[in-house]
Amino acid sequence: MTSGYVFHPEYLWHDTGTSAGLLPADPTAGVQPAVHVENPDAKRRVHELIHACGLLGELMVIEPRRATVAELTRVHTAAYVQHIKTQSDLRGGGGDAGDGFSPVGHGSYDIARLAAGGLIELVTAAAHGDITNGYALVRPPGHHATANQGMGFCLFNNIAVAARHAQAELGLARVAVVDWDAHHGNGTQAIFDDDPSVLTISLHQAGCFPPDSGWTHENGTGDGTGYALNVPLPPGSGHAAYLNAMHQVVLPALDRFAPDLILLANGFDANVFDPLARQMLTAASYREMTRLLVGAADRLCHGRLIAAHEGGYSPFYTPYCALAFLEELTGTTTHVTDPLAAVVAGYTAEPFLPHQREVIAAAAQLVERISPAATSITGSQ
Ligand code: 9RB
Ligand code: ZN
Repeated sequence: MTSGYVFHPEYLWHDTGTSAGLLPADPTAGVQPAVHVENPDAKRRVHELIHACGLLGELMVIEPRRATVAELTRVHTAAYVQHIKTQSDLRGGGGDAGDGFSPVGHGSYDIARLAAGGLIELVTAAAHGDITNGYALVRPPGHHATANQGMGFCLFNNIAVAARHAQAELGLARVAVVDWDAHHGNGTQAIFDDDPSVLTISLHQAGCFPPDSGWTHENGTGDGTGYALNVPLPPGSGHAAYLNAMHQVVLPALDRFAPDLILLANGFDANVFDPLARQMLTAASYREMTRLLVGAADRLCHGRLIAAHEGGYSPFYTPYCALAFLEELTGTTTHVTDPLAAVVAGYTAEPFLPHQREVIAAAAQLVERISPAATSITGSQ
């Protein structure tokens, strides 16, 4: 078993600029300039930790390339791709992908293409059998980006571009996207809303971002009805709630769908120290959730599980969550253990509360509408 790893220094050069957390800085209004919350630090520290602890040596390093316009327009409109290029060509900062919260730095068009292309390369290596599974530590993130709008720090929807590539070029007909970022994977859901060949499942903090998005009743449209699942977990949900959601919703849905490929929108911002959400996961939670997903991929699709980095803004805890994820993905361990384990020890035992259980039970009821037969026409292998 071989695990692939995509990283590139250019990912750290995506410049989100001077900001006040996630607000545009505005000294005239007393909004103090600082760094943007989606900055290179947490991702750089993930890469450094897996290098320093030796895990990098266990991975097959795969060189990313820039996604072509033709590859991007399988998902995005040509006008949107051009809009990102135009914003990126501006000098002096100030570009935005659409919602006012998605900075496009000078040159970010090429970096965003390198992020989407990194996912394409990983999926290709998995389809060819060069790797079993893999992880792309990319910036900018992707899961909020829709066909024609950037949102929530996301420019191109890296996972969606990879899913379409897998279907169009690699003979992988049915693709499941699991999204455990703390925020709703609205872009991915919208892109595949009417398409039963791509199942999207998002576990997230209810109503966190985007506002009023990711509710249980959003289940896909038209032919895709039933092929979008949402588990909007209440703030304060932790290890027990997320594990229950994996067992009650994610795993049964994957079993019924029988994907040829599982993609993971791998956000670490549901960890207890994240500034942009109020969930309570620990490195041990990510380890356990990953173990379950690796098991599903082994059972269902020759182990093909490809993860794209999404959120995760705690520079001091994200690296340990990512390390736990990668140890499970590769089936190895390192000498590094979660240095905050003593601090978070009680968090994994926090009570599993009725209002959390109800949300999961409601989503679980929708699982039985899924069947692989609906997509057999596309020629599953
Ligand atoms: C809105 C604001 C946000 C809030 C959270 C994210 C997280 C993204 C992520 C992005 C943008 C503000 C809607 C401020 O980590 N995704 O995985 N923007 N929030 N003002 N308004 C009106
Ligand atoms: Zn997020």
